[in-house]
Amino acid sequence: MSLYQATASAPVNIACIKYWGKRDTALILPTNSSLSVTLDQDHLRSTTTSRADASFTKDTLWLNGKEEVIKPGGRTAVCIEELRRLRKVAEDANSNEPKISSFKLHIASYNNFPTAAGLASSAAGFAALVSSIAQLYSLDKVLSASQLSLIARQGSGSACRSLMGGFVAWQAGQLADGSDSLAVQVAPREHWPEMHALICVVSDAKKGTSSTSGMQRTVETSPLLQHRINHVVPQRMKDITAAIQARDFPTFARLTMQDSNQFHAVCLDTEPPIFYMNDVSRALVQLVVEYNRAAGEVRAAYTYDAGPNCVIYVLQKHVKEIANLVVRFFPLAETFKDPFALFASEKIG
Ligand code: 2P0
Repeated sequence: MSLYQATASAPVNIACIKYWGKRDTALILPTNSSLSVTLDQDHLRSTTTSRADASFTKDTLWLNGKEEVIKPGGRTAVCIEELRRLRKVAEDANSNEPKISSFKLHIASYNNFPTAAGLASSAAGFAALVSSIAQLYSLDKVLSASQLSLIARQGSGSACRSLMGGFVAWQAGQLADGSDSLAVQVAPREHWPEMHALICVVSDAKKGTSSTSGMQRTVETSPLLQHRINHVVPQRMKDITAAIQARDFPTFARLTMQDSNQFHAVCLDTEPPIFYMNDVSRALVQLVVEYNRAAGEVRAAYTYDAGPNCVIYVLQKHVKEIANLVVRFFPLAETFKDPFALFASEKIG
């Protein structure tokens, strides 16, 4: 008897140009394009194993060992159904393909980082889930990572960017059916091997406002978001792409910090306002600003997502310098029990 099973893993990505707002909440189509860096080390990954078997009575998902409800019509169900439909098409076209699309799936997913730490766990999670089912169904042989990103996007918007390594853009697209809203690789990891991301975990508490609900409140109430979508992000996407291609760190860093600032500004411009950064986050901003000022050049870039944790992009030659500064000014970090919680230097190149 054959065993139909596949395992895939996907890393977290950290956006430099932020995704915040949907123009279509069902298909998960964004109001603007975004660009991120996929972290590339053994930690900060989701690993998922999927198995199809005739004896299974329902699709079942376990997250870190705990069974999760797969809501009919929900995000996980949509991803599974789309992959199953594509498998069925392949089976109908080729009679040699085992007929496994009718079997139910058992899916086990595991994050090797604290799920509650606000480190884009849904992005890695849905990217790993889609990759593993795509492998199980042999769809990875016929579909590109960009084509699979169309499916991962419907699990969680930012997940579409975790299907590729290196520097990845999620093109917002224009079509109503979402068929042009996909991820493309701007440059592979080998293009800029000196680039590092330093993760400073300020708090591992679960965030108060979820990204999904927070961003829609911003769409509904923030005039600044309209300015951002129409007049800021399109040029920024072009400029940061050029900076990555030229390996121009100061420009990359400036754009990354500006976009983090504007993302948190549109959160503040939301009614009622959303606060993700806290006093420690703001002190880390000042530390990076002061470090760059004292150096007389831009050597580090901070960026914050929907939580207080700080990611610092820095070239390899300056990792030690900035890491030592963080530990010196935030000695409390040393008391964290989990060594990962102190900070992790993520080599992304
Ligand atoms: C990003 N974030 O570009 C931005 C920056 C948070 C701040 O993508 O509703 O969890 O699942 O599509 O992908 C968070 O949004 O939201 C996010 P859904 P998601 O990384």
